[in-house]
Amino acid sequence: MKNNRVFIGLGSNLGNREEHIYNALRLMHYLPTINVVGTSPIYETEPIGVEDHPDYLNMTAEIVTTLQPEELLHALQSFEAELGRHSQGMLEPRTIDLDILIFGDQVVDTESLAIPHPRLTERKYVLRTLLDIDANLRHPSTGLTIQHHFDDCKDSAGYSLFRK
Ligand code: PH2
Ligand code: MG
Ligand code: MG
Repeated sequence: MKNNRVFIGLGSNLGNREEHIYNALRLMHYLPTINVVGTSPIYETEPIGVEDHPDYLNMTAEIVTTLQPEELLHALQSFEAELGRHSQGMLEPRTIDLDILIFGDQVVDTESLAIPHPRLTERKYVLRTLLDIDANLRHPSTGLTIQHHFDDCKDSAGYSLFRK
């Protein structure tokens, strides 16, 4: 079965944020169909798209998986539920949010799933974490380097290194 190289965005802005991130990594690693092969540092980031919400901790994990995009989505949703995520709203504070950022060179656009993540190029901290893992990575839809998108990104929301 084909192994795909996938980048997962992890975010938490409720409760013990760092613990939620490590617990999510552990859950991914336990699954025989997912191997976590790399992680970015953790950044503390200003919430984007909402006001008066707690700051996020964000990190990106590189995994290899035999799962297909929809199967991976369902696995990530079950991890979110297991880690106590109750809010479904996109902009509600959450214990953990697990997003598929990039899935190999695949482009998916269905009702349930958009890959690459549609807001990937608008968020400086996301691009930063991808560059931390692979400075030569390319965006599968635009064909441009992530470095190019990072240099081009107008996002002025603050982010700072939280844990290397
Ligand atoms: N996730 C969102 C909305 N805004 N802002 C930051 N800094 N980090 C996030 O993970 C994030 C966000 C929706 O998923
Ligand atoms: Mg998200
Ligand atoms: Mg999400």
